[in-house]
Amino acid sequence: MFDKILIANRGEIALRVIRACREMGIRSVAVHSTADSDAMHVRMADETICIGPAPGTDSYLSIPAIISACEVSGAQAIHPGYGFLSENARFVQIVEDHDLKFIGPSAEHIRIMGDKITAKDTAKKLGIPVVPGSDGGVPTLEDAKKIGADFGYPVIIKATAGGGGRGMQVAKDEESMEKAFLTARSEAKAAFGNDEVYIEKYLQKPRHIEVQVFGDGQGGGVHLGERDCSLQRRHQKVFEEAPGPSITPEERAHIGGICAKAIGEMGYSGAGTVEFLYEDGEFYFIEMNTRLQVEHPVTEAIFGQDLVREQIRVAAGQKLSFNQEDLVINGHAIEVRINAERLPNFSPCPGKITAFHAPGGLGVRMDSALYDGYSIPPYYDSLIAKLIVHGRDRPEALARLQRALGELIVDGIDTTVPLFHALLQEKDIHTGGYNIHWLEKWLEAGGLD
Ligand code: MV4
Repeated sequence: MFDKILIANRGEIALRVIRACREMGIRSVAVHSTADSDAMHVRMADETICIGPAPGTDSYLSIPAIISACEVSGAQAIHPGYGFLSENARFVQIVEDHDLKFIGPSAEHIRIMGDKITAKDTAKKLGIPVVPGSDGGVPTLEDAKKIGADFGYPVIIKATAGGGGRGMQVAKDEESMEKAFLTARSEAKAAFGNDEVYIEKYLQKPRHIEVQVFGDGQGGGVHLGERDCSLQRRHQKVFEEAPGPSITPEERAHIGGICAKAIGEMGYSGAGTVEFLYEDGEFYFIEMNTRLQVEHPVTEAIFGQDLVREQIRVAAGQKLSFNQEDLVINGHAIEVRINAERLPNFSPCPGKITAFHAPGGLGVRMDSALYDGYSIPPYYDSLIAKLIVHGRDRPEALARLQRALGELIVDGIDTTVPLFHALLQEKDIHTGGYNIHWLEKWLEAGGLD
């Protein structure tokens, strides 16, 4: 096992990794920008190294600075958290070239899943059901129109180098294909420097269901059920839950089994998430994320497992501490993302916290790097806390969420907390009857008024 791990991240996820390290008897090294000298992850780590100026590109994204920090501190492994360098295959290659361990999958697996056409092709070959669409890239408008005619409209045009919703266009009929296709290509070129696009049948009212998987890197793979992350605004998740309220135990075992087998066959190592759209009882693969996700705590809650500990064990060449039969669901968990944003426009709202109190009690977990008197810097993303509640069933989890939100105090800035109070008044939230469009429609219809 490692005796020192460097955490190439900040905020609540850096604390999350420091906590796992401490429980495992591993020393932690925090890196930070000049804007983060007073940040909680710097206070909580065993050692700290300043790696550069405030902008992420000059600090948390600086590969030379992070590799140097490893050499200076003697850390043997790097945990990337999420975002920043967590899905950067070139970084993983450089880490390995320096005889350091990357706590995550291989550069090759990250590369495969980063190219959305290769990802889909790989998934299909491994027996994972995919959305019907073009086999590979669609080079010309003529090809695009042919695919539209073959599969039937509406279709969605996506960037091969994209993901997470960037660079997508829907064409509702042949007339709108030209504009949609050309827009998708030019946006893909501008955003990713690669104008290749592919086309899929457009699913009109799916849910976003993602399966948590873990590979041992030696041909073994397990799944830890699914999360429903359909409540999103502009491709930013705001409310996530596990298990999915619309998924039966049979469906879970079926799709989970397919994903676990695929992960084993790939020789995948560590945590991953297989993303699906789910409509009319069918799962359709869209992407795979090769990192630990923000919403992993809802899975931890219902399975009673520490996913960061497992990531570290696998990276150190140890076996997973569970097999599929050990993984039994207990109850229901919900996470809400509390952002430093001003409603109703969700505009970023950094500033000084003048009072802070985290909720507690049975079934309540708050992952946050906030403290009283902390100043949220304007340089990074606006997530300031994740409130995770766990109950014996979904109604209990919802009641606990309402209770915990009532205890939370964050003064000095605006946050998205009022959004969750409002959502908890909605019948569809209590029945679980929502899809990927529900939140934006509700906001448009004046849900926050
Ligand atoms: C789709 C889709 C409908 N049909 N693909 C958006 C993010 C990216 N990961 C995939 N996305 C979508 N792909 C087909 N074939 C609708 C979306 C989509 C979406 C997906 C998940 C959660 C929220 C969403 C909001 C708008 C569109």
